[in-house]
Amino acid sequence: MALSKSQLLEAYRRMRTIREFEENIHRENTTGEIPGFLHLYCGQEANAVAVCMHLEDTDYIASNHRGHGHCLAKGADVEGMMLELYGKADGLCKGRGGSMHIADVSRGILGANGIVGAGAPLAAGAALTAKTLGTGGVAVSFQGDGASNEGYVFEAINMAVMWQLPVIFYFENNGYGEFTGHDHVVGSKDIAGRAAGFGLPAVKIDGTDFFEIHEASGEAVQRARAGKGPTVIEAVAVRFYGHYEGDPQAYRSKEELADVRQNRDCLKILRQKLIAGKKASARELDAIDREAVDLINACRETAKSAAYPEASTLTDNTYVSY
Ligand SMILES: Cc1ncc(C[n+]2csc(CCOP(=O)(O)OP(=O)(O)O)c2C)c(N)n1
Ligand SMILES: [Mg+2]
Repeated sequence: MALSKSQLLEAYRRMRTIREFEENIHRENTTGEIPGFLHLYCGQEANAVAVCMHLEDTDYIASNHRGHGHCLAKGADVEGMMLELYGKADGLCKGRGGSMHIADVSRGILGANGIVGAGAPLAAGAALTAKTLGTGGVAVSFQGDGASNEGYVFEAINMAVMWQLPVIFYFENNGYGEFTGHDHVVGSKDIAGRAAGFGLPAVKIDGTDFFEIHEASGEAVQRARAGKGPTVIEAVAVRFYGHYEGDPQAYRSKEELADVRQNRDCLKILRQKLIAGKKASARELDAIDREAVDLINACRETAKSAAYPEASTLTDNTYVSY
């Protein structure tokens, strides 16, 4: 699928913005100003960005606990995201959601989600709505290799096949579920191969290669929009940081951590490919890098100085009332 120069630069900008957002959160977390658990997406940015480039606001995504990148790639406001992580009143969910429950339904973001694998049935449900109403919309669930072992993920895939739902189950296999290597817990060690048994196209791709992700997810979205049903994609990706912020990663060697940064950094790989293919110059990309740094610095300062919700509003926007 051919991409114009402006689309490529926009993809790089989004990936770079997510990276900067995450690196900032990593540094700032030590100040104690960000409440709750944080699971960083650093290293996996190509996945969220390349997939979401195929989606409109009227399409849906369901994310997981490692959700900052998915939400930003789907168009969540960057400042609103930062404010939300700091628990501030002007955050995207008025400070009630925080890192693990960020949502913006106006952009089709059904939310980050702390229940591993729960995005798959949510996305199947959104796809059923789209099919029933004939909106032409599609839904994507982003989940990890760990989620591939959850029973309700199997149920969602099976139902999507039976009802030919316009949904993509996108597994980011970053090699670990919490502190356990996926080889120790995924029976067949092959998420796509196992999923194919449900009777749908299931492909395994390199989750560090923006172009491969863009191609595979583009085909899946096209198929879904054309009424040809669901797809599973397993993207082999890398996680730069620990499972959560504060995880000392005693189960990973220094060599592995150095290797993923050095040789499997999706942002570095995209940058090299853009320059080698004469799609962009180093100067153009450097300028985008600087803009991302400025944007995130500004968002951080705004978030730090913003007001918390008033105590009297504690239960507002928290419970549904009928
Ligand atoms: C249903 C459920 N089981 C267990 C947990 C605890 N838990 C939180 S994250 C996680 C690992 C998820 O691994 P994976 O799906 O590979 O995602 P990753 O963290 O690697 O992005 C587990 C077991 C949970 N939150 N929900
Ligand atoms: Mg994982």
